[in-house]
Amino acid sequence: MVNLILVLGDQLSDNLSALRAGDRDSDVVVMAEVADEASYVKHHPKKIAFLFAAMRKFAERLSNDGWTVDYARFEEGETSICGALLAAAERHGADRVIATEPGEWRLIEALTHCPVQVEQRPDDRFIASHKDFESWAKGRKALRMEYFYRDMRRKTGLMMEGEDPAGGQWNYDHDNRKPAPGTVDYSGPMRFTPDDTVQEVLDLVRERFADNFGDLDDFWFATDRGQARQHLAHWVKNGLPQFGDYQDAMLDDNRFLYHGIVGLYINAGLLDPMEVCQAVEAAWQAGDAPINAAEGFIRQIIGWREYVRGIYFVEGPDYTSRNGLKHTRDLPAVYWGGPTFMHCMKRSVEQTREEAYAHHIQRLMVTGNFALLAGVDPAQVHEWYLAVYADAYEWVEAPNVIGMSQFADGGIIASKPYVSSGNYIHKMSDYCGACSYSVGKKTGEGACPFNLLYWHFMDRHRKIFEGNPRIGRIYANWDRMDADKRATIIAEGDDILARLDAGKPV
Ligand code: FAD
Ligand code: DLZ
Ligand code: SF4
Repeated sequence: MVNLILVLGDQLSDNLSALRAGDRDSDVVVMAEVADEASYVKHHPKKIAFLFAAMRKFAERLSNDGWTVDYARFEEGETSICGALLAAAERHGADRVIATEPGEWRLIEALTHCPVQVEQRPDDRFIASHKDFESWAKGRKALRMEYFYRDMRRKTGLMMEGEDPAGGQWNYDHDNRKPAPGTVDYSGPMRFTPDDTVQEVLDLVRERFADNFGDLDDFWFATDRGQARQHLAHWVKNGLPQFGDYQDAMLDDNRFLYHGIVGLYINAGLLDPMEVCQAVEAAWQAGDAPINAAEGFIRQIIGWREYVRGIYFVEGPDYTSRNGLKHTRDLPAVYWGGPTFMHCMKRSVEQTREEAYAHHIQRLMVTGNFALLAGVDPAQVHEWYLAVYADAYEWVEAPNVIGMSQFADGGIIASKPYVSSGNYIHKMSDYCGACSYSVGKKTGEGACPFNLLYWHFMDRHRKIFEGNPRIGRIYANWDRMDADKRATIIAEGDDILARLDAGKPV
């Protein structure tokens, strides 16, 4: 009997559990570019092009490796993954599908209810299984990443010396907060000239997704495992050594600094998280990268990446609709490229539009911070992040947005809200020098909106945050302020929010 082996767009890994369970002599691999997946949010055109090109190349590789592959191209008009499976089952006389569990509740449900029998196997490309995370989480009052991360270090043996962490410390984060450097001596991610497959997909995406936010020009992503590995080696050699130091920095004229730009490749399956960490560990062992860079990077992968996935799956399908702070404002037009006087927002959105990429601090402390301070409906913020970044899939995006960035899950992920006045952005970047606002001004003409909205946010959520051990003390500063000054801040903050509501630039 023929089985169908489903491979989704973010499952492009040779060691996928569904492929391991299949028989390449008798089973048929099904891959499909479908309207539902391409439109559940208005994905950035570069994200669609990246995935379609990588899917086509992966299918060709499987074929060359002896698999029979039934591949539906977007032009064939298949609507859903389930529809593609039913059509393929009919074509090949199959009545059973072996799949690897998708990274999104929506698609897990769709496969569960598909009229053909679909066996969903665990996605074991992750270090922690659902069971591992559940047993770690069980009975804990607070699910803090740091403790989970230590278990992952022990489990993988990465940067361990026996039972102890290499260098005697688990975490070197205090060394990883240097402000923006004057010059960056790394040329950024490896860029790949589109080959025929990529070019064909670019033409398709340009025609069919013309209305989606995002530029398609200058497409340079790796689209197969070989290219992704070349990029990894390039970054480990040239970017990793200073990754740690400048991890939180932002520069007006440098979009990538020393960042890995590997998230999109790992999440789609082109790189394996352990192989990436092992490459980093080896560079540190060889004395080519300092401990703060290697540990900092490995923590992001086996700590944060695994931890947010665990949270997504233990919290369940309603996680994306949480709204702990009851925020209801519509996402301001600036997020879609509308005019703004805030230079940091302008540049972060501009680079998102052009590259389908922004690094962590731009996502957290510029666009995320502004949405939280302005009280934007977290579901709309979530949709934006899921659409605009090439590395965005719900299992990883939602905990970062709903939990870490918007504090909408009531503090499961973040022990305090990630909000700041303009001062943080000023310290970590060179944006403020080119801004129409003055970061040093707290009120009055030209005062930085982050300064005003920071106190506006803290004041309107006082009941929730006053007792918070990590941020509650800030109210003493607020209370010490002159009453007139406080009233001015609130009134000017109200003006900014009213401008946003009226669709006027801020
Ligand atoms: P680097 O800075 O080089 O970091 C290395 C790797 O560590 C990343 O590639 C990623 O695999 C992992 N990593 C780092 N931080 C996190 C994190 N918080 N959660 C999960 N993995 C992490 N990451 C995504 O992969 N997809 C998303 O949709 C996504 N949305 C985010 C939304 C917000 C609001 C925030 C604050 C963060 C989000 N992140 C997301 C995490 C992080 O910003 C990106 O992983 C990172 O910017 C990707 O770029 P990079 O590969 O250059 O990463
Ligand atoms: C993101 C995406 C897009 C844009 N298109 C497809 C597609 O046409 N076919 C497919 O199999 N997968 C696609 N994906 C990835 C899926 O949306 C992803 O597998 C789920 O969101 C689960 O993570
Ligand atoms: Fe951003 Fe304020 Fe600095 Fe302007 S002054 S770049 S709005 S932080």
